[in-house]
Amino acid sequence: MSSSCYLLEAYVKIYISLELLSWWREIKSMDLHEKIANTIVNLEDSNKLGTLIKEALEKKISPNEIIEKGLRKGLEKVGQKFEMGEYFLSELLFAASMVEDAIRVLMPLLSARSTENKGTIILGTVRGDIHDIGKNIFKMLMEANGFKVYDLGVDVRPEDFVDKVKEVKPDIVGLSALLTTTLPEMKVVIEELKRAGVREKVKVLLGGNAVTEEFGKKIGADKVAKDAVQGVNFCKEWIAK
Ligand code: B12
Repeated sequence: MSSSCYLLEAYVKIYISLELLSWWREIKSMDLHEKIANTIVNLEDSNKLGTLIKEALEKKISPNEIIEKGLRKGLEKVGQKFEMGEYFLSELLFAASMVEDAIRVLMPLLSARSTENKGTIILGTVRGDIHDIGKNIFKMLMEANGFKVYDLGVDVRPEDFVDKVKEVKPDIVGLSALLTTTLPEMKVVIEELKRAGVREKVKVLLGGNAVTEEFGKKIGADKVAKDAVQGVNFCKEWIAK
């Protein structure tokens, strides 16, 4: 066999080994994500969750992947059980506290603050809604990416968003909502920004499980993010222009 044939054979073998390795890694991380999600769904203790998260980090799974494929999936399933009447508010609260504990473990990795100032965002969960786990994750990622974040918290009145926009003149306004009943509040905020004459001075970014792209377009938002990382990317694109 010619030397080029040997080379080709070696190349193919290396390629197949690498493919198998990455496939194996993926299966292993899927397994871990499922374990993390199940720990939340079964309302087990935070220590077990913490151990699984440390294991995932040791396996070089990124904090974002752990959040999206493990923690968020787990909470989604808890939400479904709540919807079916299998779980009650106390179980929702317990699952939320487990995830908050887990995020505290991930926090040092998520919130490594950048020193550069990329831009400014005003952020809050809209009036009537007190969900803030996702908003807080987005906030940490934005800070880590060099944005100055003014977090107005939860259950924020439209006029408070407007007042803060007038005060700090941000580049972006980020709104979070998880309840279908509080989605219309996002529209109210945009209307109020228009009324105050500041709508065109800011980009409006929506997030939260309840929000769809179609809804965002209908109410005149600039973008809807399906997750926190996508939200950060939209903000970076706007600032780069
Ligand atoms: C935990 C939880 C709670 C906790 C919240 C604790 C907290 N500090 O946030 C508690 C127990 C307090 C709670 C209360 C209620 N809840 Co609740 N809750 C949930 C649950 C299980 C998980 C939410 C969550 O944190 N997910 C994990 C995070 C990481 O995901 P996320 O929020 O979507 O965020 C991600 C992205 O969306 C994005 N993101 C989020 N915000 C933003 C903002 C911007 C700008 C950007 C760019 C990105 C971004 O970043 C995150 C990471 O990618 C959901 C189920 C679900 N499927 O969402 C129900 C759910 C949202 N709740 C529900 C309900 C009904 C309620 C209550 C009305 C129950 C009651 N009878 O009292 C109350 C409402 C209280 C209120 N007025 O707000 C329903 C809503 C149904 C609907 N169609 O409206 C859900 C869907 C459960 C269900 N399936 O029935 N809840």
